[in-house]
Amino acid sequence: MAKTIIISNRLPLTIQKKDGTFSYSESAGGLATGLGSIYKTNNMLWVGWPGINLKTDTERIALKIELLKENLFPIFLTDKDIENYYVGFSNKTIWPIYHYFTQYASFHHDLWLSYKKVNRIFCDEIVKLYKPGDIIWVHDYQQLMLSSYLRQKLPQATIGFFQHIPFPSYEVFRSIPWREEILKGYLGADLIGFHTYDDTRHFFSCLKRVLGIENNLGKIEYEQRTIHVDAFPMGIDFEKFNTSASEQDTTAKVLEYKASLGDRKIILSIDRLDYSKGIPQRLMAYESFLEKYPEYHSKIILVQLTVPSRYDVSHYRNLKIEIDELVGRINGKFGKINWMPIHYIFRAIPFTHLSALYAISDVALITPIRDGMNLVSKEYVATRHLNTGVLILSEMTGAAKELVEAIIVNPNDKEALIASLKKALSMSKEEQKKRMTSMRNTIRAYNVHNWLEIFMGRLAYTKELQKEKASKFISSKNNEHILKTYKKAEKRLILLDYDGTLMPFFNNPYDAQPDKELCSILDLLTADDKNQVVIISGRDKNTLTNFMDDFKVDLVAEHGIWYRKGIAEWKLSGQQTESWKKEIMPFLKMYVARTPGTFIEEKDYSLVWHFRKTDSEFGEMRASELMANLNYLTSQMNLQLLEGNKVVEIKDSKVNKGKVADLWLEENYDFVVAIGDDRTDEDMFKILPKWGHSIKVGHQETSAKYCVANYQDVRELLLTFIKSIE
Ligand code: GDG
Repeated sequence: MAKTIIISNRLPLTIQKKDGTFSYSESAGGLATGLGSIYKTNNMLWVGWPGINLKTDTERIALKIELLKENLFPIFLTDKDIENYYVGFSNKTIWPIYHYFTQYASFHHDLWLSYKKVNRIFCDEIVKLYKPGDIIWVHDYQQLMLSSYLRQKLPQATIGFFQHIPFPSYEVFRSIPWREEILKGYLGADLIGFHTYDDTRHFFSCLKRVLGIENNLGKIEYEQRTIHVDAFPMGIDFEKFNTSASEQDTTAKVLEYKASLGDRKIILSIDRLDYSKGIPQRLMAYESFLEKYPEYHSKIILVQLTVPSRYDVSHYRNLKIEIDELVGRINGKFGKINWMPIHYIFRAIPFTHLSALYAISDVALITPIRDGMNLVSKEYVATRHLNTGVLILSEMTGAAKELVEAIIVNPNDKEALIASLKKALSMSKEEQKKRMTSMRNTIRAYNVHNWLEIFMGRLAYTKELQKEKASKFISSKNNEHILKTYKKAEKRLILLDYDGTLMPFFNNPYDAQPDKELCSILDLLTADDKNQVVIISGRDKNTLTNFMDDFKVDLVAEHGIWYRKGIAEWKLSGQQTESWKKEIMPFLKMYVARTPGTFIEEKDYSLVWHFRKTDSEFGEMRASELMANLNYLTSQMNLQLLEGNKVVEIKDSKVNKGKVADLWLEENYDFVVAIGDDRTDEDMFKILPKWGHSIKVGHQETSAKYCVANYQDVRELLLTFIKSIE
């Protein structure tokens, strides 16, 4: 039976060895608790580092056997690997950069090499565990290269990737020296998931700016695979928290806590020890609140539960010292014999204690400076089954996008934090119930089971889409049906676009003279008297003549405005006018002046604005603006606006590649093929007879029957035509 292999840095258990036997406890942390509810009940195997270094093979095998009973598979790493890959690259480079703490980031090539080495170790183990039909699900920032390593070894595998932390904006991401490689690491997956739309937006922007990869409504075409990228806001196990508050163990703990904390309002904060969680800022705001509102002295207690984390990174140790000092200072300043304003716990506590804390707290104060999602806020809401309680939530958390009825605050705004505490402590029960009911409905509906189902559904859909597309792809090895008709034919028409189809794109379009290989292909193709080759291009007729004069080909220039059969003179397709140019030209000049790196190409009866040499996002924004500006104007003038590959072109709307292709199709051909990469080539594809062969270069949506990946594949294909006759 096919299984799902979950991969994360750590297994969701903390393992200890005492007197030769192993004992386990559940790990704290978002990924462990989030997925903890699902991996046991489904056919899943969770692969990760067990968090313990065992020296002998006997010990390792013993632990492996134990863990396999729990659907867990350990990957053993050396202390040095952990130091460099996890403590080092993951937590000193990726974590601070991805959370916008650039001042804490360090960049060391050795750590990067170690990170890749460990991702490879994971890859090798997973390849051994993998069986066809299995689903591989990679998690989080410690395994950013793993999907691409797996893809190299298991080209057909179904691979999902989910990132639990934010994806930063391009301006921050670009500071990583290995940014290209890291981005390509993600692209081994079929589905890439983030918590929020903002994360996906930043990811797309980086793909475009760093790798030049475009997305189309969340779809990316990369190495002949369609990849989906989307936001999947992670939920929690709602029922587990909802029912926990009424369970006996929890209620007993609630009574115990109430007895020791007294009849006071409880404010609760729970975080892993992390600078991204905004703990000092929160404590300072609480201090100011107590200064501003002395009437609350003795009436409220802040319970700050901080779970130790990443103690081997110096910033975390310093943070601990800072928190200890702040708690000491505030308790020293305001505390009395019978009241301490902060109740500080620095350790992980069992689940029942945690739910008891959620249950007794009147306010949850959750104020990270940056947080991918934040599950604590959701757990608080799920535990509040009586619909009372107030959630104060930082707008910098992914959860704030869903929990809109919380009091949303900017965690850097101390005054706002103070005001939010005041508002929460004075909120009426009716208001609390209204807000809490609504938040609970959201958390109940978008729970972790639902999250899993949606992610897996989308992954399956992506795979289906890939199969559908793959069936359209042909190559030099898989085109027998076309070759058969080619060989049989007596009179063949071969319609070929030029840029992007026979030649790659160049920054300077005039650099695209045919190279040696293309010259030889065209010579061989046209040496066969049965072949009529037509180069059907958007280029101006002079450039096209210059590029193609040595070949026995017919030519079409300016998307069909000009055509030339054999060595005859160039002819115009119908009546053309260029008087409109003087009205359009000033617009284009204005866009050139405002957009450095762009330029205008003037053809006889069309104008083109090129933006290939400018920043890709900037160029596209300007192109949309230009299109919007020209849209109205051109419709009054029988002109057509074409958005091509990094160009905006304006030409007569009556002419297109399809209409001009008709001039050849009227003759009696018994083999027709049309190959092109551009949107303008679709007109040509649509006009072919049913039995003709239309071939799109690239992965974009098309009406063509077949696809090839790039211009090199086009050349290979043409060579197979030639060879089939020899
Ligand atoms: C990462 C992202 C994203 C805490 N103390 C104890 C304890 N916990 C549990 C909580 C909660 C989890 O740890 C913390 O999850 P968060 O989501 O709040 O934060 P991170 O650990 O930073 O998680 C985060 C998450 O991944 C999921 O994608 O939301 O943005 O940073 O579940 O209950 N559990 C126990 N004892 C404790 O003392 N048993």
